Amino acid sequence: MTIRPILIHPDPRLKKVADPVTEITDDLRRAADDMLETMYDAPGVGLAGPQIGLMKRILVMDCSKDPEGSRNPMVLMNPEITWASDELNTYEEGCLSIPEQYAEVTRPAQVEVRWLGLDGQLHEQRFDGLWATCVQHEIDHLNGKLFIDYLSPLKRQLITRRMIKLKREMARA
Ligand code: K1U
Ligand code: ZN
Repeated sequence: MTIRPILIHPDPRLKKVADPVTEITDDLRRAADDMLETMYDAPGVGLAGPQIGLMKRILVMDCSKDPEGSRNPMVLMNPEITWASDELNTYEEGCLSIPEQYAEVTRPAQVEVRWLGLDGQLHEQRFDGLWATCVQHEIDHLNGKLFIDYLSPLKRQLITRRMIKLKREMARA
């Protein structure tokens, strides 16, 4: 498994709609393993294909808060939200592609998602709490949307300017 570099906003690949997965190849299985390792290393609770420049509809997540530290990694391909609750939840979100910037985003509190698993089977599950927030944040990535797109243009511009500066500093280092 390999830790892959995470793209930092602004990057045109983070604004594109990712392509559906049509075949579960060994390359895709390796990419899913790499995405999980990259997510755990960051550390983060989710990661979507476009964040490592993989323009496929694949995401990984693990929002388990097991005190014994046991992991619950999930790999979702071609995920679709089939139901969203009327109840809303506000969470202070972060993003591995927008380091050290956080803002409150309001989304449905529960969602049902259908996806293709690495086993080639269709799965459907209801998500709640941080899992629900995370899966919606990751599906947004597959559609070229970032959490800052929910903020006012002024806040978005401020964060984008910070990221341009950060990328300039990282390139110099
Ligand atoms: O997609 C990403 O950029 C990953 C992102 C997912 C996410 C976080 C918070 C709310 C919704 C979605 C992250 O994982 S940012 C890092 C983070 O929030 C975190 C890291 C370690 C433990 C708990 C949270
Ligand atoms: Zn993100």
